[in-house]
Amino acid sequence: MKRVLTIAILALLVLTSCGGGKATVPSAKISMPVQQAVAPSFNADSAFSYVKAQTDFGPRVPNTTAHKKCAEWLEQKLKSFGAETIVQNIQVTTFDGTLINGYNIIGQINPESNKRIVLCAHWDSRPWADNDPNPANHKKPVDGANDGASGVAVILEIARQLQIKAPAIGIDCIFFDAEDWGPGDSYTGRSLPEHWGLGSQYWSRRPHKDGYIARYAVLLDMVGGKGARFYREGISNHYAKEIVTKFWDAAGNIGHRAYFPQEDAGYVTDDHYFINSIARIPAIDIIPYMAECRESTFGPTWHTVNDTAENIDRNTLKAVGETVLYVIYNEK
Ligand code: AHN
Ligand code: ZN
Repeated sequence: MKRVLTIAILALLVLTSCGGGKATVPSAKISMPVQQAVAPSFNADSAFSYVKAQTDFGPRVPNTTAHKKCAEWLEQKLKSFGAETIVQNIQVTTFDGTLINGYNIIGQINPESNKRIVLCAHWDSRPWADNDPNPANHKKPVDGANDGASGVAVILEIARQLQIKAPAIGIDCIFFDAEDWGPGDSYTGRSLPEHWGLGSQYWSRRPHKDGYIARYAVLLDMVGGKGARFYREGISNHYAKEIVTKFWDAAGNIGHRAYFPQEDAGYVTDDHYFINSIARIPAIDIIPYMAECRESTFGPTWHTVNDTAENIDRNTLKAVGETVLYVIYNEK
């Protein structure tokens, strides 16, 4: 998209006269139109509206009406941005023996390109707010504005921008289901990584296309919290250090170093673990680490009834969205 910008130029004309020995420095404000190529910019209000649209369905807990309705909306949204969609209808069993009817929702941008990267997030809501300070809330479902909807919203806004200005590569937007039905603190059995990320485990074993190959995958998890800080996560560093470096350097280049410190944090079991270990695609996780937060290192609303749209910070969505968009447009 091109835009004509009228910018005020402060012109400094240094005039020196021969032999006079005296320089005069007049200044003038000249208003003139300049043709400037403007890269599509990530719109944080638009991204926020996609968070709100998801939470307005109610908690997207698998096997509920809100979940089914939101799945349809997500596919429709990807289609509206020109992506070719595939929905994997999956049946998976959770650690507590519940059979989930789930949906991995995939939107392919430039499906014909063999140079591809994956942008992914989980879209389901956790059935229990079991980290809530009030135990009376532990059996209530979470809205998942940050934990779920934020990553999806950033990817949707990126997809919208990619329709305005096409990237040089292909992008696969993947919304994984059934990430968050993992055991809480009250679970007395042995907790395993495989209890989480059921949708990403399914996709990693059976990608949407036979012989699917991508350069790398970027997982966005809880990218809308106030005061969020994204450190270089351990599993990402282990499997895909150069991709971590690519994104953290990009963040610094565009002024988001405060959100993306060049420092390592701990290991998080998340969808990217399965993409790395099963699909063998290098995958990183952009996920907060808030050492100083009392309630959780993922932020104060994690797995609480306060994980609502009103606690989403557009500036965090923007820092992450701009960083990812910048990397995408620099891929050849
Ligand atoms: C664990 O707490 C084991 N993994 C965090 C993955 C997660 C939960 N992401 C969002 N909700
Ligand atoms: Zn969660």
